[in-house]
Amino acid sequence: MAKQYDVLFRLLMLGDSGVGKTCMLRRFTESEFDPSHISTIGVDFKMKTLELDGIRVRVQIWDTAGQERYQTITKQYYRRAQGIIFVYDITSESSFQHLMKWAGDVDECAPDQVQRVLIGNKSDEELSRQVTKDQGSKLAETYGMEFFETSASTSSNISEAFTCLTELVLQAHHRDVDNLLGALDDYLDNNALEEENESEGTDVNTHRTCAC
Ligand SMILES: Nc1nc2c(ncn2[C@@H]2O[C@H](COP(=O)(O)OP(=O)(O)O)[C@@H](O)[C@H]2O)c(=O)[nH]1
Ligand SMILES: [Mg+2]
Repeated sequence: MAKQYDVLFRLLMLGDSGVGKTCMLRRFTESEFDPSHISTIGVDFKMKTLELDGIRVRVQIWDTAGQERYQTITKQYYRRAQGIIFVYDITSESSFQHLMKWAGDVDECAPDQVQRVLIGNKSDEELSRQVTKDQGSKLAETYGMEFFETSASTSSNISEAFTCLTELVLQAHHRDVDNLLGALDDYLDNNALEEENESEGTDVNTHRTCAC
């Protein structure tokens, strides 16, 4: 069967428990919002394929599986990620404060090339807001990240935020991707040639068979 995508990237969602990571992921991959808070248990990820600049990019997005409560996300997750989504809840000052810890961990363990975005989720909860948009965008600037305020509940900015990170990862890996696509083109060309040769071969055989 033909491959359904050209490249695969791993993205990782980090942030305190309850900020809305699982809901954001479901909103992005399944266009659904389930308001009940079900703690993510075990290892969980979801996939989605995006088409960017004519390249089919499959993203595997890892949800940090309840371990965020104990802040013991295994370092393997960090090492394998090409992109990281830091999430806080705009109605929770503490979730915003804790970003320093999450960002520090990533600096320690993640590959240098890792791309990052900062998201303040629950933007629909304006009345309960504890973190201003300005504070969010200043922190993002300090870390050199793109910044979005999103709502998994209304779907506001969800797709934009995930797509932005995927684009950044694609740009950061463009050389690898070009090589890969080049290799893919060569492979397809070779296959086409082989097929041509084979079909010529079949013709010859067919003639022979017919001649008998
Ligand atoms: N108002 C509002 N509530 C949200 C939003 N996203 C998540 N929630 C709620 O926040 C709680 C925690 O969400 P969850 O995705 O489980 O958080 P996680 O622990 O970070 O994965 C749930 O009760 C959700 O219904 C949002 O954008 N707006
Ligand atoms: Mg969760």
